[in-house]
This record gives sequence, structure tokens and C-alpha cells, in this order.
Amino acid sequence: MVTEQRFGTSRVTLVQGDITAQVVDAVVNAANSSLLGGGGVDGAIHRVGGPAILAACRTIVARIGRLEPGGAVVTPAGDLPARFVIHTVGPVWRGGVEAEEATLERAYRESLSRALEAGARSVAFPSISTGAYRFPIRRAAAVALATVASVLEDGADLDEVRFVLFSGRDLGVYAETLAALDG
Ligand code: AR6
Repeated sequence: MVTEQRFGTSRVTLVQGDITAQVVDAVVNAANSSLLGGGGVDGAIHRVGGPAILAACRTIVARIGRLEPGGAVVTPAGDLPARFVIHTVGPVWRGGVEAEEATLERAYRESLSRALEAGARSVAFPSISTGAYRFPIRRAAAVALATVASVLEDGADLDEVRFVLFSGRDLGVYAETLAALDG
């Protein structure tokens, strides 16, 4: 199984695990437009990270209102081992007729931009949109990995972009997809 590949001077790695346990500079939250919490990854990040993250989200909401799908904002990481949380909103899958792939690509690009602006050198992503938002896993993996690879090949100054997959099945899909990309 291919769980690591170099792009430019950076590494893309794949692990099975819990996003809240990752010792990296920035973890990405699969949030919703309210930025006020939810289930899945979002629930876990707020539960483990504590109230400082929600407080920071409320401040952002007071300034910008809702965060549209494809956008990303940064907060401190509270009690998580990471330094920052990048909150992004993936698309809800509606059968592929609403440019969901383009929105998912934007969510990854914007998240990496926020991470770089914050000075992060390592970033951990969950599989955005493939839980409650029902984006098909194979299509999501293709968008996620191709987008990250493209940003890294364009010279983004990062050491590692890690994908943290909850299930062994999802890890297998991401590994197959990574193997098919040229490093
Ligand atoms: N670590 C890593 N991956 C996880 C974890 C975890 N702790 N928990 C779940 N996953 P989802 P979405 C996997 O639903 O589809 C929330 O309510 C999960 O198995 O978290 O973008 C938000 O507030 C799946 O493979 O995110 C939004 O309303 C993947 O992470 C909505 O869900 C994403 O599942 C966002 O839905």
C-alpha cells in the first residue's frame, strides 16, 4: 500500500487515525457554514480542543458572518496538540450537478493558503465532505490528492501534508489514488 509520496520538496502521507491526535502544526476541520460546531470531525475537534476554539470561531463569525463552502479560516487549536485549526467547509454532495468537485478543490486550496499564512510546516487533513456531506469517497480522494499535489509541486513551503483517514477502507482508497499520481 502506498502511504507516502514526494511532491516538490514536500511529502504527502496517509495514516489511519483520529485527526484530533495529530502532532502537526495545523489540523483541518471539516466544518459547516455556521462555524459553531457539529458532528464527525467538527464534533471531535471542539470536544478535544475545548472552548477556546469555539470562542475564536464566534469572533470570526461576528466579523464575516457565515463561511461559504470552499472557504477556510484559521483559529488557535486550544487543547489539541496542533498549533492551529483551519476550519473549512466542503460541499454537500448533490449528485455532481452543482460543481461539487470545484468547491472541494477550493476547500483544500484555501486551507493550505491559511496554513501557509500562519507559518505552518505540517498540515493534517481529514477526508473533507465524505461523511455527513456524502461526497463519494473515490471522487473525493482524487480531488483531495490531486489538489494537494498540485499546490506542493508549485513550490508551497511545507514539509508534510498528512491525510488522516478514519477507516481502513478509506485509507485503502486514498492509497490507491496516491499510487496512481506521479510524484
Ligand atoms: N478523525 C478523522 N476522521 C474522522 C473523525 C476523526 N475524529 N471523525 C470522523 N471522521 P464528517 P463532512 C471521518 O461528517 O462530510 C459535521 O457535522 C468520517 O468518517 O466529519 O465534511 C460538520 O459540522 C468521514 O470519512 O465531515 C458539518 O455539518 C470524514 O471524516 C458536516 O459534518 C468526514 O466526515 C461536514 O460533513
